[in-house]
Amino acid sequence: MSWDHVWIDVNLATMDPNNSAAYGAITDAAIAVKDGKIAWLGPRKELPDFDVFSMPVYRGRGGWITPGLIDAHTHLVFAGSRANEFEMRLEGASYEDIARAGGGIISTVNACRKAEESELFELGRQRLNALAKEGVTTVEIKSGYGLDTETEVKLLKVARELGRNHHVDVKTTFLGAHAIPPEYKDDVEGYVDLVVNNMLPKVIEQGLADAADVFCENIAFNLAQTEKVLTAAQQAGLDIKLHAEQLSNMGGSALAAKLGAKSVDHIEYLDEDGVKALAASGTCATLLPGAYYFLRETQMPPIELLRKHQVPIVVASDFNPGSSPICSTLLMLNMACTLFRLTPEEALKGITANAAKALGIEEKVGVLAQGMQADFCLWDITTPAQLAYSYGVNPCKDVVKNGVLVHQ
Ligand code: DI6
Ligand code: FE
Repeated sequence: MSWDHVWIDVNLATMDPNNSAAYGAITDAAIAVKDGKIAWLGPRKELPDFDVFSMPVYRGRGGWITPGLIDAHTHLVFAGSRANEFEMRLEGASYEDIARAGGGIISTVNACRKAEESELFELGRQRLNALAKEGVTTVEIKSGYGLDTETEVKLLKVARELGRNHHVDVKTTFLGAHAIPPEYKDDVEGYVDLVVNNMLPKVIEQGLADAADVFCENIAFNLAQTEKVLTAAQQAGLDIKLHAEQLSNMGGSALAAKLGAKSVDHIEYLDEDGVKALAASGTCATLLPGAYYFLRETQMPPIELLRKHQVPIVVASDFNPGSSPICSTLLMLNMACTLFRLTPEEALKGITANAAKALGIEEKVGVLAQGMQADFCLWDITTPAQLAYSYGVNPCKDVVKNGVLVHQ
């Protein structure tokens, strides 16, 4: 056998649904890489003969290999910090006080409008590095802190540039309809027109987005406005997804499902009809425990219903300066289990196989199987549940991206 490299003395959490063991596990296994792909994997005793001197043979010291982690929902390109607002709130200020003082999402928009591309790139690079150190190999990045054409384009350009300059793959999402900018506060329809007729064509023309998203909420865009943006984006060839049912049940999830969205995200207030709509369309349900935690929410997403109707559950960081300033996909595993009562296996599936589905890349990544892209991590753990159980000492030992060992 001629491979590029091979790993032995490892256990595999393949997350492959064709393997019925918990985590799709193969213990005392080996995995071989050739031309960026997984060329062979299985129990070590079945490893075909190969010339040990012709290629690197890595020993995993009994650790576990998982697919590279996928964070399917982040807003990681932004400037400024909202730590002062955090402090103000802990000293008793309300969200409205802060908004009136020019804070909240608009303070991040102001900072992003002012920021140079190079500054946004550097901030994004540091955040991407933090995720990569914990085993993330693919990340989704949204715009949405520009709310004017120039800045939305700038944020997406930076996200694309990050993808070109980092081993982590970046999928970009146009979120022009994230909030209503102050200039349009009395003309939401006018802003939706700007998003559809000005921003979207520019974003498409420059190939800056893979998908589009909207914040469907009573403090943001209503159902009709959401439908307008998502339909236009879909006609322009983008995948669609939605911030839905975070603070109230607006019916956004059912709408997104009807349109064939890849995922609906947050969904704390989703009801059974909404869950059934997701099941019928194969739309993923993305849980964002970081935002639930940071906003001290108490309305739990409908986990039991998602299980009952077999909706693919995704877990993501929602990393952003306002509602989830936590730049760790790995910590989300722990939060998904402690706050939402997912099992560690469900949580891990949510940042691997199901996260790949939410981004439409499940044919390439998200599970360990022959022919898949060789994106995987070696962890210094004795059972996969350890990834969700403990946090703080980073157990990520090695990352292989596209078949190349990138971090040791
Ligand atoms: N939902 C959220 O929780 C964030 N965006 C969204 O659509 C909040 C973003 C922020 O406060 O900056
Ligand atoms: Fe978000």
